[in-house]
Amino acid sequence: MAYFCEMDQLKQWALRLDEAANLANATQQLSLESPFDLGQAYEIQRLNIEQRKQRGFPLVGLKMGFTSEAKMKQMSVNDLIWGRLTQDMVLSSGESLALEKFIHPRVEIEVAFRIAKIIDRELQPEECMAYVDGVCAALEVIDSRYENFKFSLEDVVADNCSSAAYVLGDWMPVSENLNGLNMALFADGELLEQGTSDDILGNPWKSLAAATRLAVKYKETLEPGMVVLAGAATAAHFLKPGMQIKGVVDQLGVCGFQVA
Ligand code: OOG
Ligand code: MG
Repeated sequence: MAYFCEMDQLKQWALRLDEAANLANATQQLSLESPFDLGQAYEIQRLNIEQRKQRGFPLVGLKMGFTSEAKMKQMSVNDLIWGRLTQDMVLSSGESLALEKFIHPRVEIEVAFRIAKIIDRELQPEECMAYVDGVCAALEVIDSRYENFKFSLEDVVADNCSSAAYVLGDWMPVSENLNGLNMALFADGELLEQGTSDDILGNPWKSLAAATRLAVKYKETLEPGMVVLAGAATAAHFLKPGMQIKGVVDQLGVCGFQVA
């Protein structure tokens, strides 16, 4: 692609994904139209999120994706990805999720970190604790903007890693040892999925360290108050009207929401 055509094309794709999200109307996978590389995929994501920022919703954090075997297997993608969280994705505790705003939303159980100090360099996992002042159970709602929830690695990155909404539990004090914590996802009191915090790259701190590496690479700064979602420990589940969703992580508390 010549430079000018490339920029136009990437912007056009970014606008298309933003519109698909806004109208809750699935679109065809971009990669089926014309191949593009991972660098271009992250540029589409940046331009896509720029639209949200222009509507007045600032960046509030980052999310990691495909940090567990269960997720990679479910979606047939085998590489770490990261996306951006904006203010309009926050679902406050007690607020219900309006299903009609989404295409085919799924929910997954995660661990979230709250950043305490600016991070503008890659941190090692053991350094991360000094930069965090809260950790909690979280639920992420993902909603691929692609038909049938199908995508290539590049497609899903361009689509901001399917980010749609997230709910946090109450922040808990930070503990150095986040290993071996049971993580469970319930709908209407029934256990849907169970895993452990070790399923997230062996240790959720490693996911935060990876987020610092990727943030530096793609020129994003993690600032105090921002949230990092470490990625789901288990497969994700489709949401249905009226569902009462609950996530529980040993020692890190509970979180939940009602599907309207
Ligand atoms: C992509 C997002 C992956 C996670 O926690 O692994 C993700 C998807 O599954 O559609 O958020
Ligand atoms: Mg996730």
